[in-house]
Parts: sequence; structure tokens; C-alpha cells
Amino acid sequence: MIIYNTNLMIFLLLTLSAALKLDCKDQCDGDHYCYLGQCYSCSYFRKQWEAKIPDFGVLIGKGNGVPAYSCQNDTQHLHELEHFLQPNETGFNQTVFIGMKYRYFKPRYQCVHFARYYWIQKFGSAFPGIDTADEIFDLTYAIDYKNGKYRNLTKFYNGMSTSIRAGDLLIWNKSYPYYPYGHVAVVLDVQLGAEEPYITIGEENYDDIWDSNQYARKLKASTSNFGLVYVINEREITGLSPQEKCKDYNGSANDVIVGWVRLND
Ligand SMILES: *[C@@H]1O[C@H](CO)[C@@H](O)[C@H](O)[C@H]1NC(C)=O
Ligand SMILES: *[C@@H]1O[C@H](CO)[C@@H](O)[C@H](O)[C@H]1NC(C)=O
Ligand SMILES: *[C@@H]1O[C@H](CO)[C@@H](O)[C@H](O)[C@H]1NC(C)=O
Ligand SMILES: *[C@@H]1O[C@H](CO)[C@@H](O)[C@H](O)[C@H]1NC(C)=O
Ligand SMILES: *[C@@H]1O[C@H](CO)[C@@H](O)[C@H](O)[C@H]1NC(C)=O
Ligand SMILES: CC(=O)N[C@H]1CO[C@H](CO)[C@@H](O)[C@@H]1O
Repeated sequence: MIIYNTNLMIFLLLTLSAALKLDCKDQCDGDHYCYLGQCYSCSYFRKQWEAKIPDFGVLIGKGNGVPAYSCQNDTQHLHELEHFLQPNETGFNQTVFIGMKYRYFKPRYQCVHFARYYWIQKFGSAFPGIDTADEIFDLTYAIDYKNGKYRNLTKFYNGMSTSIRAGDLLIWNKSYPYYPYGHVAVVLDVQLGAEEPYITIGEENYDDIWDSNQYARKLKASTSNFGLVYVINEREITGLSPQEKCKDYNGSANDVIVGWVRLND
């Protein structure tokens, strides 16, 4: 067999030489992935993958038609720009603040930009200003720019509700070192009936390379006997290569998804 792809060859060589003594069935703990019954370190795959991160402002995908942009590699400090939508772009009678433009990593709250942009594009509504993404969970209303009125929000604690749907905002609690300001993503699709149940999400400022044009990640989900939905902070990689788990940084599983927030009809 001739291997034409040198990257792949190096990857395989390093993978084999980095083999641990550990055996695995399909999962390895911590910063390792399982391949043919053995655990391998994530570090080589992750470096390869991080090198592909697009520059700041590059379109990284569209969630139900709403564009998301890379927050990384911002050499020109463009992140200091604020993003407003003008009346001639929205048809509303006033300028709408969307957020700081996808600011990189520290602080990690530029995730808020995509969430607000999604609600504006889809629902003509936006939640009020917040300091950190996790605060969205405690908001009670949003502004309806179509009529200047308020729309109430409903919050659902993870694992305590039977209802989750596209357009809900998934909220992570603050945690260190990666989420000092929490995190927010938009639920794009819900597939609880699938063999490996999952939801798809759209987001900015997590890893800035989406797994497909249409969603950032699939997250595992489970449903209790009573129909209560629990979203697990773990990438669903069924059908992908085992090393795809390494797209999540080590320790990500410790970050807590508090629940989701819905804009009432
Ligand atoms: C990954 O996380 C585990 C558990 O927190 C830790 O024991 C391990 O040292 C970490 N590995 C790397 C490569 O950072
Ligand atoms: C909207 O109006 C602004 C000035 O307020 C102008 O610069 C911009 O080109 C207009 N955009 C469109 C899409 O017409
Ligand atoms: C926009 O319209 C809403 C009602 O449609 C009104 O309450 C609000 O005051 C208007 N805002 C501006 C800036 O004209
Ligand atoms: C929104 O919430 C407020 C305060 O809880 C309540 O008074 C109001 O009736 C609610 N509005 C709707 C449309 O449910
Ligand atoms: C969120 O994290 C804080 C500590 O930063 C903790 O006190 C709080 O209980 C957590 N909330 C949830 C819902 O996990
Ligand atoms: C094109 C480019 O500059 N990519 C860089 C983006 O940032 C990552 C992580 O900081 C680097 O590894 C890439 O080389």
C-alpha cells in the first residue's frame, strides 16, 4: 500500500509510537482517544487541528441560515469593534446592538454575539445586555424589536425538563480556566430519537472550526424514563474518527451545562 498523504502517515506513525499500555473498548479517559483497542494521546491530533483554525472574521458555518465567524487569530484587534445592525438591514425602527465582534478567547464571551444574532435574525428579538454568558440563564425577558414590547423567557434546568427545541440558548456555568465567563450556544436541531441521541448546536468562540457547514458540534443527550432531557457536555462523534474527541480540550467534560433559555411565543 502506498500512502500518498504525508500528514496522515506521520499521524499514523506518531499514533502508533505514542501507544499507551492501556486497553480500551471504545473510550479512553482524559486526554486520550481509543483506536483499535488502545489509548493514544490527543496532543498530536489537536496540534494538527488547531493549525487549521481560520483567521478572525472568516465565516465558519451557518446555523439554520445564521452566519457564525471565527474569533481567533485577531492580529489587528478587530475584536474591539462593536457590531450594530442598522434599520436598513433589519427593517426595525432602531439600531440594534448585537455584541462585540466575536472576541478571541479571553474573555471568552464572544459566544454571546452569535446567540444574539440568531435571535434577531430568527425572532426579531434580543436579550438585554449582560456581562457574562452564564447570566443569560437568569434573564426573564427579551426585547421584541418588531413592536418595542417585551417577550418573556422561560428557563429549563438541564435534566429537569422534557422540552428542548431549536432556538433555545444552551448555557454553561462559569468554570476555570476555559470558561471564566460561562458559555452560550444556540440549539439548532434536536434528535432525541436517534440511536445515539444528540442535539446540534451553533456557536462562536468555542473552537472556531465547525464540524459541518450547518452546525458546530453534536452534543450527546439522554432522556430519562420520565422524558426528562439531559444534555451532556461531550461531543457526539458516532460515525467520525475516534480522534475527533480530541477537538475538545482536556477537561472540557468538567464544564457544566446549566440548562437552556427559551423565548416565549
Ligand atoms: C487531562 O486531564 C486529566 C484530568 O483532569 C489530568 O489528570 C491530565 O494530566 C490531563 N492531561 C493533559 C495532557 O493535560
Ligand atoms: C444602511 O445605511 C447606512 C448608513 O446609515 C449605509 O452606510 C449602508 O450602506 C446601508 N446599508 C444598506 C444595506 O443599504
Ligand atoms: C420603535 O417602534 C416601537 C413601536 O413599534 C416604539 O415603541 C419605539 O419607541 C420606536 N423606537 C424608536 C427609536 O422610534
Ligand atoms: C411576562 O412576565 C411578567 C412578569 O412575570 C408577567 O406579569 C406577564 O404577564 C408575562 N407576560 C406574558 C405575555 O406571559
Ligand atoms: C455555577 O458555578 C458556581 C461556582 O462558580 C457554583 O456556585 C454554582 O452552584 C454553579 N451553578 C450550577 C447550576 O451548577
Ligand atoms: C492562519 C493562522 O495564523 N493560524 C493560526 C491561528 O491560531 C492558531 C492558534 O493560536 C495557530 O495555531 C494557527 O497557526
